[in-house]
Amino acid sequence: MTSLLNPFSVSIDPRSGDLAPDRNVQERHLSDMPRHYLDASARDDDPLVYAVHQIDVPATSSNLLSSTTTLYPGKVGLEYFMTKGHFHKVRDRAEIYYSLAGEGRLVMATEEGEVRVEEMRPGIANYVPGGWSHRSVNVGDSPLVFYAIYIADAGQDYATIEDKGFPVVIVDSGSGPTAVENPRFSRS
Ligand code: M6P
Ligand code: ZN
Repeated sequence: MTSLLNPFSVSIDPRSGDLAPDRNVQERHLSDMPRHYLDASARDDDPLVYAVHQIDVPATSSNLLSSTTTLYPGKVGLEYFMTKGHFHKVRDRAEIYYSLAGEGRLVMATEEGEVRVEEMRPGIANYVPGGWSHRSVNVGDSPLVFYAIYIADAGQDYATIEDKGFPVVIVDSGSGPTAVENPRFSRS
């Protein structure tokens, strides 16, 4: 028989996304995302784009894995700072985002290229159904902080997004954040 986990509690700073006690923190710099932006050469520095603070649990279908993501404000060319984005390795696994600070867009797409863009801001929970890839984009001028929860065996498939991209990209059109067709998107 598998042994039970012990109950635990974590404190979340909604402004920074920091956890106490802090856990597994993964930082993503622009150099970690060479294929994600339309024009990665638009900057010659290597800013920290986002950090993920993960509350680790065993990766089984009976556990819920959760994390905060702190996505910093900034742009690469006309594109706002964003996460890599992924499908789940176990494709039917869903996910919930709850925003704690800042303003963003959640871009979701199916493998067939259907796309949805939802707002992210404090007080909004976004539901990502199974089968939809997801990427968050910071369209504001302060950190976008959100809490994400998903079934712990979901895993991340990054390769499909690295190869094909999302059908749309979120750019600063001069009059605010706008979803435009991604010229590099390739349909399967
Ligand atoms: C959310 C969740 C995490 C994910 C993170 C950053 O917190 O979806 O699973 O790691 O965002 O996104 P990505 O993994 O695409 O870089
Ligand atoms: Zn996910």
